[in-house]
Amino acid sequence: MNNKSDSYDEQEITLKNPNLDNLEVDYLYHLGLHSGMDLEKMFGDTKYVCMGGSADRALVFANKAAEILGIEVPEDGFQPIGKTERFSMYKVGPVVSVNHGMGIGSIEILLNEVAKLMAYAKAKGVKFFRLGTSGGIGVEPGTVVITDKAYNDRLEPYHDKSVCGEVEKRNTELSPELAQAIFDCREDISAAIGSTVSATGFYEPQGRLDGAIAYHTEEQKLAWLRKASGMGVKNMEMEATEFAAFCNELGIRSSIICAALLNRLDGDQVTSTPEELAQFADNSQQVVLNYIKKDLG
Ligand code: R2B
Ligand code: URA
Repeated sequence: MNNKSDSYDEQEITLKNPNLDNLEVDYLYHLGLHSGMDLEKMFGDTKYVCMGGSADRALVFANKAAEILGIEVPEDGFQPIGKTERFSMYKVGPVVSVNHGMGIGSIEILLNEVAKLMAYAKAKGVKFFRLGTSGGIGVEPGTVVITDKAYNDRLEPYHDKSVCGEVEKRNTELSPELAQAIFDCREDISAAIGSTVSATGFYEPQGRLDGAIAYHTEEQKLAWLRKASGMGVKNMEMEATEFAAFCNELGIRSSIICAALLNRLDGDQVTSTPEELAQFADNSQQVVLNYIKKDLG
């Protein structure tokens, strides 16, 4: 797939909601944009939507993308597009860099609005990447984990999507070809392809014993983490199931690339220095930008 043009490169995102046809103007409320704007001019050439949790990291990524892709930084620096109350979005040539906040609830909003944005902009062949942080399971801090499949925190390989009280199981498997192509761009960065558990929180749902509430034991935590590890899970975070299921539903090629901040088999607290944490985040950004540069030819 890499470097070779296929029919995906010519495809726009097809939204799966007939109700949208009845809207005269669609307000992308959390982005501060709407379909009455010239979105085609603003975003029509987008090829990659890169999202991570933090707004600060979205700007760091924008600058790094400019450096690696040889795109000039505006004199006053990259400015966010739309509003920044919830999400901060930057555009650097074919790359959109935007943060999605923390957790499934937050990324669900960003995914819906950014997918509609790309559809209204008639952007073709857009790939979505989540570049994030995670707790490693049996991998060293700093390792970049590229997700092959996302599990929920009951260790089930699907995403429960609840609509009007009915629960649908949605597919959370990600493209193995794209995962491999990104892995092949790791250079000397420690990386692995593996499965990812997406938990509904950071503390109890990730089995942590350092939250304000913990009624479980170290033995229970380790048994659960080891069970996950035995299933091929290499990291845990808070958005993968929603991201994977959403992209699969709309046929968007996508990948999740997360740096491990710690090895959860060794503990719960994130004790790395700010410099180390910045380096870990940089690892995942570097791998993805290596891939984008190669993919653009
Ligand atoms: C990883 O890191 C965040 C929690 O610290 C969360 O958004 C995630 O998935
Ligand atoms: N993000 C998570 O969700 N979990 C971790 O352990 C580290 C980062």
